[in-house]
Amino acid sequence: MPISAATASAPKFMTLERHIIEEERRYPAATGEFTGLLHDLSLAAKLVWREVTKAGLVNILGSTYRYNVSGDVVKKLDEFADDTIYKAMDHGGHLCVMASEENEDVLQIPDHYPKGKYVLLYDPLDGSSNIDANVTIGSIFSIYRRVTSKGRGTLEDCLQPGHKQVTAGYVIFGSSTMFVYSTGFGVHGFTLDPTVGEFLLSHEGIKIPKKGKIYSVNEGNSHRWDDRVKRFVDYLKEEDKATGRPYSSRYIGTLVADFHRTLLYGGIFMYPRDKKNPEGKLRLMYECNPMAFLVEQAGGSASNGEQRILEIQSSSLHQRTPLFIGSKDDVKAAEEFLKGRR
Ligand code: FBP
Repeated sequence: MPISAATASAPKFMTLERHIIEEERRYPAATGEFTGLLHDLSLAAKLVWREVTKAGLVNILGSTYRYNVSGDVVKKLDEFADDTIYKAMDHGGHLCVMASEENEDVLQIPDHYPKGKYVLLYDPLDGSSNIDANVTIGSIFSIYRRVTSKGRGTLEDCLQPGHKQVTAGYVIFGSSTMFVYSTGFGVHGFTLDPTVGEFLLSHEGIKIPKKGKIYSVNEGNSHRWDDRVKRFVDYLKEEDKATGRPYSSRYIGTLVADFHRTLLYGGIFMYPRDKKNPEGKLRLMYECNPMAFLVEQAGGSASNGEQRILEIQSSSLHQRTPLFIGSKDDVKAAEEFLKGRR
């Protein structure tokens, strides 16, 4: 029976596993290590997903009454996600070192496991303030090649500028669960089909609109912003049909969720510096670098208001940075206001 036209034109049936293998084929010298690494990461994503979906039923909500390196209360689900990702990634022989937003120092690969050529930095559970309210949360990852030669990896392997990333992505635990990543050849989204336990290609080659209609920022902090930030946000709220203003406001309070919407619909997400967070709130290595890598791969921009996020040379694992990310024209406008040119 001939293949129907509908079937022929339907989006190709592609699992994340197969996509990763095809991505690796771009590198003739590839050894399969990269595929193994991303395979383990997608397994970790499914293990965290299973716990997130039943969080309200089992005793995994609420606090551990412990504080992490950034002084945030550690939630049970954060801890579970942190342990699960570490344990899924420590024995494959692909990594020489890891670093997690929840841990002060780098995370070494246990002595009895082989060391590989890659470095993994991850935010195990982003949006912790939303966990108990059943609002979308996520996990974020960033992967580099090691710079040290062999054996155990070091802090130096972790503190590379964002443009050195070989892959970055996030898992979003929302109305559906998605794995969104880039290996430097576009941004692709895979939706988890729980009935087969597979991430299936649902968003191939995501492109962010050049200019948006939505701005996303916690305006509850506006009294602590400097005037240039206030003037830019006021500009977005002014009535001017010719420039598509006023923009609409959306803010979920989970970076993964606010970024995912911005990637698909366009516009700008911001977490400026303010009097309480003089360096901004979001972490350069675990949050801003991976999102900046993705947005640029989708045709957008990411800035700290003065320079491209991916060019910032990191000096500490948990350093923070202001973030202005999204559609090219909107981030450019933000920079012009921040530099006092408008
Ligand atoms: P963590 O939850 O990983 O600590 O991340 C920080 C975060 O929750 C981001 O996801 C989000 O964009 C931001 O903080 C929200 O901050 P605020 O509550 O100050 O608006």
